[in-house]
Amino acid sequence: SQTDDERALSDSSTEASAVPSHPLWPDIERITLEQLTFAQQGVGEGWEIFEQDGEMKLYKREKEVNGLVQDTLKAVHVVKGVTGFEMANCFFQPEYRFGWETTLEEMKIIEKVSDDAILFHQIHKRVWPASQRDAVFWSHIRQIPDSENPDGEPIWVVCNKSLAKDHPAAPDKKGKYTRAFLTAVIVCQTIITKHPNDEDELSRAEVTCKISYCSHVDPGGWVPAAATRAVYKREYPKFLRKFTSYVIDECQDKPVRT
Ligand code: H13
Repeated sequence: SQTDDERALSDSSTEASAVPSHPLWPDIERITLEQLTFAQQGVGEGWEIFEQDGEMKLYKREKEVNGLVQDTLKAVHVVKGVTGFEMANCFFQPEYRFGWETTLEEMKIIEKVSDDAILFHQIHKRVWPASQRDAVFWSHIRQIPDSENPDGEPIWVVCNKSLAKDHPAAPDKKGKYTRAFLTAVIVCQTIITKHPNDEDELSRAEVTCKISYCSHVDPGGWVPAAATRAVYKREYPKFLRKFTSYVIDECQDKPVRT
């Protein structure tokens, strides 16, 4: 039977609804801010670096629950020539996704919660050793003032989080797909190297983007621990390289947007 949340979701229209009254909103709000705090923490004890390529560094924190991998990943990167807004916007907006998401087979917008929050159903290619995965998740983008430098460049954050329960618009096709559960956050901030007295327009040579990406995957179903780790060791660096080069290409001939 349907829960209150599911009923409210299936009853709401596909038009953008008033944000504060949406049943998902309290979760979206709370989890996005929690994930932002988590992404901003340093990589101290418990974190182990597993890949480095120039400014790109990937760390993992291993955890197993009943033999299943529940590792957390944290990646940091510095990308020249793009802004925090451009990075976050390309990660959030559905029209860019197939340009960088190499593991995607199908993407469907289930509901537009608001202009800055969307509910998605995605079917992923078989990168996993076992069956194909699908996922239902909300995605939320927002701008947050930098508390350490309130007059400086704001922080852009996008948080993606799987729904804990089944959704009527995307029922779990057990047997066909295994439902995976993910939490992912990307935090982006522009660094401007332009001289404050210089009145020329901001050029691409004067912007750099600092990124922090964290992700927690519960692959769903049973996958041997070594296989899960082998997949993400390969897939996370691939995603970061592809995503950053996509954003650079996409923005190259366009005016700088902060
Ligand atoms: O963050 C990434 N992609 C997002 C846009 O497609 C979606 C993602 C998400 C998916 C599903 C639910 C909630 C959020 O944020 C990039 C993801 C890169 C994934 C690397 C592969 C990890 C493989 C784990 C191994 C499991 C066996």
